[in-house]
Amino acid sequence: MKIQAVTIFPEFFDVLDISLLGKAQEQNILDFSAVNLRDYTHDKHRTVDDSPYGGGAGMLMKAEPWGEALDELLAKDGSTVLVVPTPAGELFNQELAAELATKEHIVFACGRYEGIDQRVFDWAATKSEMKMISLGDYVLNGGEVAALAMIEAIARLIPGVIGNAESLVEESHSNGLLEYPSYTKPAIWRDLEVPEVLRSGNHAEIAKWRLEQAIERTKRIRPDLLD
Ligand code: 6GU
Repeated sequence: MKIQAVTIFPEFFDVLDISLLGKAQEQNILDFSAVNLRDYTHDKHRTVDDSPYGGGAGMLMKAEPWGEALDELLAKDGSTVLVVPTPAGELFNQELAAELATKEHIVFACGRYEGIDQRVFDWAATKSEMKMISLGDYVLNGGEVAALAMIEAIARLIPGVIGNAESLVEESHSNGLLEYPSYTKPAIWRDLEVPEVLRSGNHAEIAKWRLEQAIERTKRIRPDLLD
């Protein structure tokens, strides 16, 4: 899978070189690159922002550099998915991560300031599949940190990125429930004991206990998931 992130802060994405995603890049399972939006400006100051029509606080990102960058990055056959991280988007979740993990090419458009001129999206939506996606109901300073979270959630679902594919099956949200609690040695730590059933060796009882725990935890912490 090829992923590109257009940004005025390419160095945000340096962390993708470490750990599992770093390994996935070395193995050519994942081809990631950060693209500097300022490379698509033509003035001495490499300007990417301007004041909004109609007034209001802050600055907006100008359409022209975004247009030139996307002209170059979006595949002409329409096969690219353009993802715009924004608190005004649809909510990101495991299902959306799994859908995006099947795509060949994703471009993340990371805005800063108060956002990007709307015409960039109106135009891009005629050239590519486009998704505006939010991580949740809070505001970040720009799309970069949100894009990083989405890239990690998506890329770890690509076959071969996670060594033990079974670990994807039991984790939180893969079955609509939060994950059950887990324990490792020692059996007693600071007077706290690992539940007896997990040490029993009875796999049917263990599976039953884990499901009960997952349901109880989901009811308590995220009842909305059970609706
Ligand atoms: Cl995707 N972007 C920004 N800037 N803020 C957010 C967000 C995204 N999701 C939640 N807050």
